[in-house]
Amino acid sequence: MRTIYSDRHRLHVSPGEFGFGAVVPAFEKPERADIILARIREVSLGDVLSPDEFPLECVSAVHAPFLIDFLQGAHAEWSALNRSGAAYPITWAGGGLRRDRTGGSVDTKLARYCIDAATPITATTWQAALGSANCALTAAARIVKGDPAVFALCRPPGHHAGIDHYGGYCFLNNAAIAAQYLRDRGIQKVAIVDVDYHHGNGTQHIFYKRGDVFFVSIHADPDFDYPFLLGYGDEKGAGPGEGANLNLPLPDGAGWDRWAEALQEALAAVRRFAPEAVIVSLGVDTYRNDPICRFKLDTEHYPRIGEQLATLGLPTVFVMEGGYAVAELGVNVVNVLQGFEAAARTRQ
Ligand code: OKP
Ligand code: ZN
Repeated sequence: MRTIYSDRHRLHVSPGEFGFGAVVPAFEKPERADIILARIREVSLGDVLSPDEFPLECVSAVHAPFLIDFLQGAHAEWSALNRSGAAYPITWAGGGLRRDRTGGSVDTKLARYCIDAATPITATTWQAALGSANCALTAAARIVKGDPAVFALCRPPGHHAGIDHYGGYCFLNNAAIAAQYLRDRGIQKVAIVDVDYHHGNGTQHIFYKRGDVFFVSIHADPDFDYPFLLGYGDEKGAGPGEGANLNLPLPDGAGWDRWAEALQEALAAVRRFAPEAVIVSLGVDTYRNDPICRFKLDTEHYPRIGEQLATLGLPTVFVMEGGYAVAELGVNVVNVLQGFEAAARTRQ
């Protein structure tokens, strides 16, 4: 399996995040991509290619132009106020505050566009985010050209970024951008399977009213974990998208048996939808030693996830999302990819 990777991810380094009453070192850091890449090379998974450049229309196909403009210019606006460091919001757009205000000062826009206190914008964040999206687009383009499966080693991640908002360490929704690219290249139906520990609220938001992209997510019940206010089981899609959204929230401490059962349910729903291609939002923060998550999967379970995904028998783009147990991250991620490849080979 080919990997698409760019060093540009290094241009995003979070100075820290607010969590549980303190500022803590960022969990989402460049070492994450380094260790995944090192493991890919160690096991000779396949070629590692640099991403191509794509027109910004590939991004504006899923994100509001005002969000894209904001992400590009936010840090310059921030610095123009003689502020040092990275741009964080100090208020959020809940409590009946106006979501129709998309302009104003940098603080007004941060309040409107950003959903948390963990996703700082630095002077070079935009370049890293665009590089990450280009990795997903390049992987999708290879699928169109006939590759059976490609791994987009995206960093920063993407699944918490919605049409007009960002957060959860995510700026641009790489998986959604890849899915839309496939649609625009004649692939009629695409399924996104999100196996990250956290609900992919951004991806759900982007496709919620659409019937051409099916979204299914297995994640921590938002009753107890991020993103808290989306990802419940009663969110089934709307309008033409009715029935094309499936959330499978799991309880605190869920282990492999429970998780694997949800995966079977997710894959059965994908088969009913009958897509022509699959995007996997690949997070391995379900791992038992993950520092910010509460599921209990083990390293030996990750090949089985890949194996199960391969039973769909469809062209598949793996898009990297979360996973913060850095020491074990490379092995866990590559285990999924190797499990997929081994199962895909025996199916032929
Ligand atoms: C991104 B991805 C810890 C709070 C965690 C943000 C979680 C984002 C997860 N201080 N807040 O889905 O892995
Ligand atoms: Zn996650």
